[in-house]
Amino acid sequence: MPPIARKFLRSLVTPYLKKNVTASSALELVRSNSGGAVKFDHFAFRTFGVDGFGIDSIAQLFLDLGYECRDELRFPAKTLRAFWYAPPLDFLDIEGDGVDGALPRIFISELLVNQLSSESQEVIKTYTGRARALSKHAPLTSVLDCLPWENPSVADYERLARESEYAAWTLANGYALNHLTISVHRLNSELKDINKLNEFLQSNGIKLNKDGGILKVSPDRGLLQSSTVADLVPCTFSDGEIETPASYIEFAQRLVLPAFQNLGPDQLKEWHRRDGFEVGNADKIFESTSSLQTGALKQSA
Ligand code: OOG
Ligand code: NI
Repeated sequence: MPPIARKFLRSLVTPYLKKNVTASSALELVRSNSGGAVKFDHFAFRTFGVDGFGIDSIAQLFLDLGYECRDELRFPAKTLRAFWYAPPLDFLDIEGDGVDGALPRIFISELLVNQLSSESQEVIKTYTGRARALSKHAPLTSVLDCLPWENPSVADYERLARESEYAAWTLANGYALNHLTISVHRLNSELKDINKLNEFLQSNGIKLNKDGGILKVSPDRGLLQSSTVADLVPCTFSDGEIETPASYIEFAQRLVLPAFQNLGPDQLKEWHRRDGFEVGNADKIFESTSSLQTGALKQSA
């Protein structure tokens, strides 16, 4: 794996941890109680599916690094779709902490902009249209922690938030890392049980996303997820600064697939476990940045 892979991941994590106090304290809490390395399950991004700014704009670098495109997930009620990308198999079980260890899966969603109201489409297409050439440089904007388009106006942000909080988040945060996810089953302490981890985090004052219940469970019961609520962070608009939801941190426990239940703990590899994502879980995890969870002032209609 060329050095740019881990350097890139690290450069995503640095501004993310600096900006998001809850995510960084949750990571620190887990790290100091993990009994060793903390591995990352996946990293996630949000995009506008328009003008070359969609999923591919951030996926291409991962594909060029040897990641493989896997399943599509659809969220019609949220006007979203997503793809996830798997790292080369050899890099799924590497020892080491954080971005030095196993490579994370990548989850990238996009807003189906052409299905929104003409008012929201106009807002989004104004910003992306003026910045069209910059869509080729999505990963650069992520690591530089800046938007590829002009700072939006508060009015445009609020206009989008009325129809889609995802749209407003993406306008204000661009390609910033939306969340990283701690691989819970690979912790080396009692926190490898996600219910214990959730209790531990809450008893340390970390607020978790309660949408659909704290623990999200896939229908096959193999994928268990929870997440924090995004911090409200000062955000620079063209006409002032207001606090808006930034990023959050997620926790995922992947259970051993039925076919591999007979393997001993030393034989178990990551690929013996429930892989991929789950629409029903993801639908609730998206709410980690919603005004209902974060307490951000709901925009007046
Ligand atoms: C992504 C929400 C879905 C998962 O692991 O299913 C997700 C987002 O909030 O952009 O992270
Ligand atoms: Ni996630």
